[in-house]
Amino acid sequence: MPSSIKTREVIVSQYSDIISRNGLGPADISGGTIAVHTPIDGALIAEVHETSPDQMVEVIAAANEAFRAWRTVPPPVRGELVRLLGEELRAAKEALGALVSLEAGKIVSEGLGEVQEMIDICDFAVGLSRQLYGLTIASERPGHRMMETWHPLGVAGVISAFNFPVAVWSWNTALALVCGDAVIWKPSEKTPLTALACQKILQKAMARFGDAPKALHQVVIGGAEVGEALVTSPDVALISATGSTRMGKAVAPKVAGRFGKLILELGGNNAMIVGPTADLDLAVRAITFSAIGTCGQRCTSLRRVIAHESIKDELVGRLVKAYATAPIGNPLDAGTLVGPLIDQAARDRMQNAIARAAKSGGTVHGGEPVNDAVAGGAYVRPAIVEMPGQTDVVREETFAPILYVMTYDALDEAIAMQNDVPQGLSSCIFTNDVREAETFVSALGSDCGIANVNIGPSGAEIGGAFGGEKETGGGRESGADAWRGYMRRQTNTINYSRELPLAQGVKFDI
Ligand code: UN1
Repeated sequence: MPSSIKTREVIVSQYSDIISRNGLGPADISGGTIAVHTPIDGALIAEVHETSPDQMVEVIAAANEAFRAWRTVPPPVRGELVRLLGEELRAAKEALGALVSLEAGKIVSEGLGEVQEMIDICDFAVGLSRQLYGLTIASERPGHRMMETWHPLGVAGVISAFNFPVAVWSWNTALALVCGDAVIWKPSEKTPLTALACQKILQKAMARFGDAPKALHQVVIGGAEVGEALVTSPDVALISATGSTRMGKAVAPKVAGRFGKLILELGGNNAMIVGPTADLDLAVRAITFSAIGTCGQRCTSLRRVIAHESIKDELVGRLVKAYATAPIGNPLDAGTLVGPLIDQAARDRMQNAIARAAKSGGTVHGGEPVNDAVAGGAYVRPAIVEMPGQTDVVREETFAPILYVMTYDALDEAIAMQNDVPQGLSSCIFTNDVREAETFVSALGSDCGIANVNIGPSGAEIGGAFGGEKETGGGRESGADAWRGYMRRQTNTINYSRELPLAQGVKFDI
């Protein structure tokens, strides 16, 4: 752990402007035990305070108290708070986007895009606050009416990952707030500053709103113990966790064991099938954005191309050329397209995966460390690896810009290959053949939560439910009817007759 003198020196250096523009002061960024390093050059940018086990008890109790008050606020009024949050996010967009770049290493445009995604989900949630629709249901009994009502659920524990440090929070929080829940957010220990900044932005919205309970939203910071306190507490009604499948496997049994609700958004191993009729210009652009954008660190990043034999050589040739022109370097510099990996460990895992792929017959283009990009950062040249088949390493998610390319002959075979991985998040096909496109999105096609035609697997809009099947965890966040995960469903039968007929024709006369 560097000395506090060094900490201060580094903090007041080139990044202090980005940090202070987000309203983060010395109390937020110094004196704590969790060291935060920017992936840009590895500099120490903060030492934040960890939440203690005792504090966790208080936080959970306060959140439940806030929930009990918030659930009585009419949903459209709750929507007003989220509308104000959207306004504050618009005002903070540039500063927060830059902090995302600083803390997660995203290029400027992607940092801003992430904040835009937050604004979009706020707009969505505001509309939703007037649309938490239940059903009316036909009753088989005369003089009876049935309906379904949705009620606030309780405290939502949001666990998020470093790669979308703020958007994933907003998907959960904007919906949870209009649904009447209180939120406790545990961000990745790698990206606590963006979380503290969001807390300040939400507090501004709460101050303008007026009488929202103070503990409606709280940030807790720390590692496994902090997560454990949330996951095991019977007073946290919902855990919405985004991260690796390994994390999900640890969390899920604990939440299930106490019958808590769970939304899991875990690993992806997203593929693109490129058919013989595909528009290769479009495919090459889609592949480069989704495979090397965010340095391959989206859960939706493209990791596998399954190319028809007839176009594979041309496609790989064009990709190798396109990759060679992608500027790698400081994500804050205009023109950079590939920023750093989150840390050296991620770079080691990438190198290890490439070595395994080569050993099992892969032909590797690129993939090497780029040591002179910015000293201290884990920069890499994105890799394309032509594989003889879908070997073990291809079936794993390596969170780095490695694109495995395989070939196929018949569409059935390509779809089988696309589905033959443990993960089921996102997928796509490039084709101009309507039969192929429709087959891919049919019940016989992709087994993923997201299946696209002629666009890549990443960069989803907030309007659709986001999540996937199999080891991706089955949860859905963001748009469509994902809000139901943040509420409890109640079925009501109301008898307005003077009789008491029993369902199913049962007689029970006393
Ligand atoms: C993630 O990587 O956890 O579809 C979320 C996308 C983004 C969200 C990614 N809208 O790539």
